[in-house]
Amino acid sequence: MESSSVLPTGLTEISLGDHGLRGWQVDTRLCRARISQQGAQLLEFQARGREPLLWLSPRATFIPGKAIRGGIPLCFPWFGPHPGRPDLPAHGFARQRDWQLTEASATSDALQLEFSLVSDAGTRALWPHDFAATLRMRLGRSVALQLTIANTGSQEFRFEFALHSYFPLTASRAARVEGLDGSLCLDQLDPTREHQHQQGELRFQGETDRIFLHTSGQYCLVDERSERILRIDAPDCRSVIAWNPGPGKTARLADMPPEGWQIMACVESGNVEADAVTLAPGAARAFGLRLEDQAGVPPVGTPLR
Ligand code: TA6
Repeated sequence: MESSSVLPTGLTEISLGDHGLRGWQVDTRLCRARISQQGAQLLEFQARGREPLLWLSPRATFIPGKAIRGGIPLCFPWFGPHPGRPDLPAHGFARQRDWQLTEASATSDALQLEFSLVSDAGTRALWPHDFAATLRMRLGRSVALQLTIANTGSQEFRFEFALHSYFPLTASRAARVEGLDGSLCLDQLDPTREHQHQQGELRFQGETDRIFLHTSGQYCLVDERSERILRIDAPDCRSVIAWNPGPGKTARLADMPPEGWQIMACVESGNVEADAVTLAPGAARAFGLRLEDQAGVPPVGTPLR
């Protein structure tokens, strides 16, 4: 979409920070949101009459090429540190690159946006494959994202991705993730990296950094103080990553406020480690994520719908 194209009502171009980053402000009768062109990153979202759905660090920096702390960063084409190149950026390069807004339209119940990132010499220098990535956003009373990765080259490739969602909490120590029971769990803080299985609900009792594999794709984050339930539906994403930096790691992150660990947690949806995706030349795969805020807490033990 040419920058001179007319944007639909409720969508305006904005600048982010003082270093030239650009983005968009969404302001409709249903929701408000902010998106950065860097990483096609949904930074903030708030449905009318509801609390903010995502957490953006008050110390987030808007510097070209530097990851923005909060919202939903996209980790692609690898998750975590690069397996063989410690000099390369953690979580891949997609969140550090400018994406192009290729479609924008408004319907009665949502603003629909599409962003695109296509391989070039710069990406090939970091990851020797040709791809076309598309991120669609549907912003209304809830958030629906769809990431599509197409292999536009002549060689098969294998990739990881994660929609690294940051969520606000009243108190991270009084929150739980339901729906991971029995999933294979890799505790990133356990040097033995022995596989375990999650027993029951997940709680953030200290620094937490766990990868869950072969998950059901349906789970929820319960804020026990506010009685807020956030439903997370990601049927095409077999992995979940749960992260809370705790006080120690938070103190080492310049773009996190000291108390940040107490009021946020990441519950990320993707396909990483053994769930990584292999794409043949010419093939494409789509991965959906839907976030819905549900007030009120069913009695303990009520099965998820
Ligand atoms: O979410 C899991 C994780 O890999 C953690 O280990 C932590 O590094 C977090 O991502 C944040 O990574 P970032 O590169 O955004 O600081």
